[in-house]
Amino acid sequence: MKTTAGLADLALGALRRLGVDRERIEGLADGQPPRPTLAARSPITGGELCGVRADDADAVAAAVTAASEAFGVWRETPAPVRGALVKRLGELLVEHQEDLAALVSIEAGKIHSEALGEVQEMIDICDFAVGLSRQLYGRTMPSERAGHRLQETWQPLGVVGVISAFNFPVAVWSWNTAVALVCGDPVVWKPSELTPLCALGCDALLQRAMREREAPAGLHAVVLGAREVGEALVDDARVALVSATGSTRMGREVGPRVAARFGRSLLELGGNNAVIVTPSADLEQAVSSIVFGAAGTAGQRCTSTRRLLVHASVADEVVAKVTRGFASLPAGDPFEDGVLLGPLVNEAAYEAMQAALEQARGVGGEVIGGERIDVGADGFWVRPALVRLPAQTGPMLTETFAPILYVVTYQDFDEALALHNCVPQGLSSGLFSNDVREAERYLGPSGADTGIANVNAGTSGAEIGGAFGGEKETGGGRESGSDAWRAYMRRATNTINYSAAVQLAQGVAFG
Ligand code: UN1
Repeated sequence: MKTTAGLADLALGALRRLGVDRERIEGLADGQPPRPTLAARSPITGGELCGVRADDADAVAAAVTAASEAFGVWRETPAPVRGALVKRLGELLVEHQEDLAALVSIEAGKIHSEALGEVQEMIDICDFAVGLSRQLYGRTMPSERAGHRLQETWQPLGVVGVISAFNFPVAVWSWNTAVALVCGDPVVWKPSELTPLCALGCDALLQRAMREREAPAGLHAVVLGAREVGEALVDDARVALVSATGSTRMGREVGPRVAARFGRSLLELGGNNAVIVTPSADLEQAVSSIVFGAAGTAGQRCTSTRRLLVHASVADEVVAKVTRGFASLPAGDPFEDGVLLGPLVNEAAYEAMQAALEQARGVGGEVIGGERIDVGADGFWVRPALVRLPAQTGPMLTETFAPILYVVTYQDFDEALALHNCVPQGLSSGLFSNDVREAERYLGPSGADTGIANVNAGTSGAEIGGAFGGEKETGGGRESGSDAWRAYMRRATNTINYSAAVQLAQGVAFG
């Protein structure tokens, strides 16, 4: 197992190769004391890797000023030229996939293959955005007036503020940034204070691409810090769109504050994602998808599977197999081949998990697993927990960011759909069934009410090509693929009169 000093060396090496400005980092490797700053830590040892220069509200205001100036140039830059910048970013990400993945493993504790997969999502969204830069289509509609044309055009919106969480410390930034940049918008990014090194790595690559493609300085900035930094970004009226990923509690504050100044927000908040297993399901397929969905990333994805709604006739078999799956997952050093279970992000996450399990026991839950595992490091590794509950109640209605899978049984499909939809969150969902009637009902108007609804596929691991986000307390926003780009642009409806006459719509006569 690596030590804090070993992890710090690894991180500093990656940061150097990524081209991060030494000014922003004060490494332990240099033997310098950290300035008044943010401590970069690793959940693997819980230890401090280095100090990182933090920003304050004034620094946020300065970044927004620079971004606003860059906007004047960038919005007039042809969209395919903007795409060329994102293309270069994508190339640099391919070149530095290992470096960025290492930082993701060090700061978020992800196993190597998931960390590489996260950077792959970045490369994929860059490809998508480059194509998009030639496809920001508006429509032309028939006008009701002779000699008139009616059309809609999509124009750059303005500065986009991105707030992201620790669990996808690089990919979520790229979903927003690649799309915002081709749409003509500068970005000011406030990452989680738990993952500042990942953010500095991403920013360094984009700054290099900006220099090479002669993009205006100020087009991108990363602002590091805690609450004060996020608040300054949220409250700055020059930030046209705030795209925030995190807890529902955070979104409940951000949404109204942005709305109060008539800004636009895009919220991607908590999930409480369920898998429904019906009697016709391929149980092997269901079980392995459930084990990955619940235990992958140590249950710390917003798309993690947290609820299993299983038909009573197959419940014992499914529970036995999932339990075996949980028990056999190798835990340890996220960098080591074969390890599938990394640590929770910190002690607070461990305490929250234990509190949820205690609450589950209090409402009659039978808990299997959930204990801390000793892997020879000071971080918080846990055995994923399976909790059988008599009814969908107590902690099953809230999102705990840890590997806990609550299980309840159902008797008929209507009951399964009702159980599925009666939680406040609405992000992702999976149905395992080989019954086409069930599958179509689940995807239909009275089916799953989540933004993502899958058949014979688990809740996590969405591809970037689709729109990503969810309903209800998940916040309603959509990021990433499909037509999510529209949130980053201003729509204008244009009437062009190419006749010599003045004609009023709706046949109105006025003098
Ligand atoms: C998140 O947890 O905030 O679908 C994002 C997935 C990933 C993204 C998760 N592609 O699991």
